Formats: sequence, structure tokens, C-alpha cells
Amino acid sequence: MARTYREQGYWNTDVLGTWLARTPEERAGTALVTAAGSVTHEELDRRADRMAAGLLRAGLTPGDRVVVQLPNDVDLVVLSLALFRTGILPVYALPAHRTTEITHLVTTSGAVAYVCPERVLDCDFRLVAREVLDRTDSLRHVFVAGDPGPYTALSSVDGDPVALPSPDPEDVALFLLSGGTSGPPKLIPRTHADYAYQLRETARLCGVGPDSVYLAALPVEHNFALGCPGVLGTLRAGGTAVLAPAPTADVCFPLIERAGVTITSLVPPLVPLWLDAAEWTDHDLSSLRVLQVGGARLDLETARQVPKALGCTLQQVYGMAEGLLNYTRLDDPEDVIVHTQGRPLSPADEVRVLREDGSEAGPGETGELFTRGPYTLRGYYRAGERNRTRFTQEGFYRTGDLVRRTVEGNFEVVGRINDVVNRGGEKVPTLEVEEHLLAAFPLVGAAVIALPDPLMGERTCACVVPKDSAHPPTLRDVQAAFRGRGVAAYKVPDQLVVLESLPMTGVGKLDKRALRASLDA
Ligand code: OOB
Repeated sequence: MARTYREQGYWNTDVLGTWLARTPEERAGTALVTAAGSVTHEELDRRADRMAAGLLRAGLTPGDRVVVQLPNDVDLVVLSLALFRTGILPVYALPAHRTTEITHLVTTSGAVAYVCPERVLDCDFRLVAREVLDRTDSLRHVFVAGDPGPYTALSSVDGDPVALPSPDPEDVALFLLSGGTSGPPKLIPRTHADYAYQLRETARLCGVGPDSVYLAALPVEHNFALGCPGVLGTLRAGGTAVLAPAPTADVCFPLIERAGVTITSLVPPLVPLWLDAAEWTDHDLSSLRVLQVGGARLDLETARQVPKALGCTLQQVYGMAEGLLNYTRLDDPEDVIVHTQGRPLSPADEVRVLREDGSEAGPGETGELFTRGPYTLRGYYRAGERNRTRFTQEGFYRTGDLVRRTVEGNFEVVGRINDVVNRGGEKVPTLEVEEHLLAAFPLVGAAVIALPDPLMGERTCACVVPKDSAHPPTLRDVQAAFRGRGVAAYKVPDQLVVLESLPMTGVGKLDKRALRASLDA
């Protein structure tokens, strides 16, 4: 397969981090915009080279792993480019992650460094770093954007540019996190060649070029805003990336007006909020051409309203950090754009929709999606046994998604096989939440299920059976316990149901279907 991808030009000598604008006019153009100011391509290039030199001077070496957790800001982009250029591998954590998740990422990746902000809202990340250092043994550096406290300031990672090794295009360039089908997130290795192909091809599909201005409203550490085409795809096409510290309309609308944003991406729960705000705003949003929506299912009514309310084209994106990306095309008929989640990005993407017995499902019939292609992983990093169940012998990735394919080849996502709550695009692994509940309270049993939610699509409902039925925990107790355990806020259950027992199947397995049905009733 690798030979085919090379021969057909999907993989070439392109590596990440080196595509910045070349002509003098391009180099003088704006690469990044934040609320605080802007940075040209030339300056971004220079700062990345200086940080690359600083990282090597600090003793990091190519192949080392670094857990990166920074808000959408210039530092995050400079650092990413510096890491790609040195062959040091970022492990992208989400801004919402806390000690539990960061500890897991450091342990699994064997990271030698953790890069975090000084603080965001109520969280002092230097305290997170302290706990992670106590619980792991590979970390040698903590770099902090802002006041470093006892650690090293990221701004001091600097040096006169040095000759850099050129990475092999088929080497791993970065790690993304799985949405977590069960348990904590798994690491997804993405190579220079595969990710560079994704960036080229997504920019082409979305019409992103030197005149494009992409707004990163979602966290840049997530595949959607990083590379679909996102910040990296826009930069390599010579365009401008705008970095928003939050995805809310009050933060993003002024940036859209100021920078003349042409394209942005959102998860579904944000869309109705943007549509409402657009009705009343004084900001000029007329530069916006494309709104990409993905991460979870977008409802029909909202989808229909987008073009009129925002004056732009809607593009549905059904993607995954593991690889495969599906898009509705900008010139698709309205019906396709509103009703489907699109079709594969690449002619080399192989997709199979299989019934439970493994046979091929027909058009319109629901089955599980299996996929293989030039930018889809062949195995999670250090996942051993798990890889045997998540991939077929021929290397197809089992997505766990239940889909239908229309006659024209567009997908509709109808649900999931695996146990995960899709909370408006944020994936909550139920097993992990159950483990936290059982560890925090004296319980006979715990089961976490997704319930339909008007805003989020799905919300997390924790069903617990307390040992002492006279003193059951309350939702507030649960919230406090999760905070105390240093778990990302999006994993805290939205609802708590106290039961006397949990329904079981014939063979004595927890029957979540029956549980869901009893709560619906
Ligand atoms: C994106 O990536 P992940 O890795 O956070 O989550 C992937 C899963 C998919 O397997 C599917 O279950 C769900 O999220 N999903 C959708 C969807 N897009 C993703 N479900 C229904 N409709 C959609 N449009 O979520 C992601 C990565 C790149 C681009 C966009 C989204």
C-alpha cells in the first residue's frame, strides 16, 4: 500500500513545517491574527527557526515526545512548526484536559516535556504540571507560556537558527488523540507525508489559497481546526489563520470583521448560538464564505438555516483524528449539504459499510464503517492488544460508527457501536467515567449512558447504585469529586440517576439498551 501511495503521489517528499510563503510579497503577508495583533509569514518562519534552535539547545532531541497544551495563540503555532522542523513530536492534548489526562498522555508517550499556559480561567497549569511530575518519571522539562513559576518560560526557548535535520517524510510527525471509544484516549501517530497530503487535499477541496482567512474558533490541538484544512492547511496554502481564544460569537464576530475571515469550523452545539447572535450583531460578517460543521451530527433545521443567517455555504465534515475525512462539496445541491455528512476526501480512501455478520450493506442500509487510505492510521501507538480488535487483517480501521451510504456515495452518520457519549463533538468515554464514579463513591454499580439533549445532541447520564441506599451521592457530590480527581470538565456527568439495581442481559452483562429505554419512558 505504501508503494502505491508513493507512486500515485499521495505521499511525496513534503514535510510539515517548511511550507511557509516563499516570494517577498507572500513573506510580507499576514500569517497569524490574534486579538493582540498580527504576525507575517516571514516573522512566523523566523520565530519557528529560533524556537527550534532553543529546543535543541535545551537538550531535546529528534524523536522525543512533548505534550503540548496551549490555548489558541501565536505560541502554539510557533511551537508546532519548531517541533515539526526538529523532528521532536508533539502529543496534542486538549485545553480541557487536567492532571488525569495529562498524566496518562505523559506515561503513554514517554514524553520528556510538557508545554502549558500559566493559567486559563480557574486553572493554574503550573499546579497541574506539579502533580504530573509527581506521578510520572519521563518528564525532564516543563515550559510555561507566561509566568513560569518554578519552571522554564517558553519565551526563553530561543536561539540563533541552526542547521536542522530533515525528517524522513514517512516518519511520525505528530500524535493526535482518539475520541476515546472506551477508557482514556489512545495516541494516533500521523506521519509528515500523510498529514501533508491531508493539508494539501483539504485546502484544495475547500478552495483555500493565499487569499483565504481561516478562523480557528475550536482548539487548534484538535484535528478539525489543526488540519482540515484548519490552521496548518491554510498557512501552507499561503493564507492567514486567525486564532480565537474561545468559540463564542462575542469573541469570534469581531475577529471575523477585523480580519475578513472567509472560512471557519464549528461543532454543532455552537451553531444555533452563532445563528442567534448573527441576527442581532453589529459586526460585518459578509466576508464569510464557508462554515464547516462537524464532530457530531448536525440537526436538519439548524443546517437549513446556516446559508441565510450567515450568508455563507455550509459544509458538513464527518471526520476522525484517526484519518478518514468526509466532506460535502461546496457546489453540492442543498439537499446533499443539509442531509448528509459528505463523502471521502481522497480517491484513495477505501470505505466499507458492513452488516453485523460482516457482509456488505446495500445503499441506504445501516452498517459499521471500515476504512483504509493514505492518511488513515494502521495502528494506535503502544496499544498492543487493542490494535488487534480495532483493525482488520487487511489494515482497515473499524470506526465504530454506524452509517448509511446514499446511492451517490454520501454518508449519513446514524450512531455509534462503541460506548461513547458524543457531547456536541466532545467524546466522553463512558468506561472512564464509570471508573471515576466507582473510585470516588461506595457503589454497587455504575453505568454511564448518552441521553438525547436539545443543545448538545447527547448528554452524559450517570446511573449509580449506592451501597448505602440511605445516603446516595448527589450530582453536586459527583461534580466536586470529578473536580477533585483532576478530570476534564466535559467528562463530568450532566445528570445523575440513583437506582436500586442495574438491568442485566441474559448472560449477565450490563444491559445499557434496557437502561436507556427505562429512562426514556
Ligand atoms: C472529529 O474527530 P474525533 O476524533 O474527535 O471524533 C471522531 C468521531 C467519529 O468517529 C464520529 O463518531 C463523530 O466523531 N463525528 C461525527 C461527525 N464528525 C465526527 N458524527 C456525526 N456527524 C459528523 N459530522 O470529530 C473530527 C475530526 C476532523 C474533522 C471533523 C471532526
